[in-house]
Amino acid sequence: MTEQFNLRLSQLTKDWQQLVEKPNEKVEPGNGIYHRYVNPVITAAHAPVFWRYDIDPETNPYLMERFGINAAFNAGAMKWKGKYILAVRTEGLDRKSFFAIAESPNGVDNFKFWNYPISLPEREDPDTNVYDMRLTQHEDGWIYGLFCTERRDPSAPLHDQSMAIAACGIARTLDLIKWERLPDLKTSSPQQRNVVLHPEFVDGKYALYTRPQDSFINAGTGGGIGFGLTDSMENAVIDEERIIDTKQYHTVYEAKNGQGPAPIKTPEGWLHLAHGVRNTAAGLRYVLYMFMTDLHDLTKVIYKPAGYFIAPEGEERVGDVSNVIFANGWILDSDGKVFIYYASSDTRMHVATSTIAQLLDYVKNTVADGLRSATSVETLCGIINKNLNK
Ligand code: M1P
Repeated sequence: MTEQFNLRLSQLTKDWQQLVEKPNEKVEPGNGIYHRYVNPVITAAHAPVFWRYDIDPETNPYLMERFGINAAFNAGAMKWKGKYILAVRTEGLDRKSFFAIAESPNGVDNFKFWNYPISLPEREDPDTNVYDMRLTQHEDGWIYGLFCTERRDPSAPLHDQSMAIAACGIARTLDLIKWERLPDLKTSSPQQRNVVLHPEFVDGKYALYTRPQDSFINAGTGGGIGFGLTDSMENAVIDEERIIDTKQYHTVYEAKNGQGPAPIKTPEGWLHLAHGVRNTAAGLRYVLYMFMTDLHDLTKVIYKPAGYFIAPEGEERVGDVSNVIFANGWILDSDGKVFIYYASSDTRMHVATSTIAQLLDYVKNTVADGLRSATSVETLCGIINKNLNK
């Protein structure tokens, strides 16, 4: 038995090591806007062997998996002490998500989880599930993690075990290890998801991107990316929420949308990455899109290219919730390189790399959605004419 145990352990360890240390490569030629990479950067199989197994032949003679990981996705991101950090939504076989930090020396491969997941303090009304943390290094000195906290709807009848309420949970840290839990955000919306903290004060207040929604899945009357201010994060309350980027008929954000990570400041405005959702006969389809807001008026959208920025491709299309691309983390390096961390189909994490110069060119020079087939043809003919009549 011990020989078998040792054999299995060495195989598991070898497989894990080979997976996490596998070099990643760009997929050429890319689309000129960004490069995808050949391998996902984090998967469920990146979870260390010592998380999943009790490595003791006395108590686990078959070396059985005792805590399986189902998925690793929707990660917040930041650069921290020279390392590329992801706060990964890690989901066990029991469907409960938690946050675990993974770090890489170069942002595209060799991501390794820290030994322990984040022990997030609970509030008096405990979270049933927490997910999708957006990390913001705020100018007040704290690193904030805003995430969705989900609890069963207290008004749900006994026969309905799926009615839930989503709210914005708030925690902050100085070292990514010890987290202080703050009260959940209060807004007038019955539900909130995809809430993101802006990194700078606005008129001396904290600024938040929100996504009011009527019910757990449907944005309903509350659709769109909202914006609001709060005096403090210790007791965050938004009295006035203004929709700055709305749902729109026959676009990739027809059913709902949501802010991705905190926007990146550029000399020409704030660059935003967001997800848009539309309904299809095959179910909801989630893609990423970009837009830019005015440097001084964060509620004013100044550029918005038509259509999607990243949509599911190949293996990305399939997973626990297929046909989904979702992003809540990106990192800007001092040389202008941008690492876009996106999840596919609620299952695994990928990276795409670009630069601020490319992303600025993309948002400024890609024609906006004319909202009709005829305007799309007009745009296309403009490009063709220019190319053929050189
Ligand atoms: O399953 C797709 C995504 O659905 C939700 O996003 P949204 O609130 O915009 O509908 C979230 O649960 C997200 O985690 C998930 O990836």
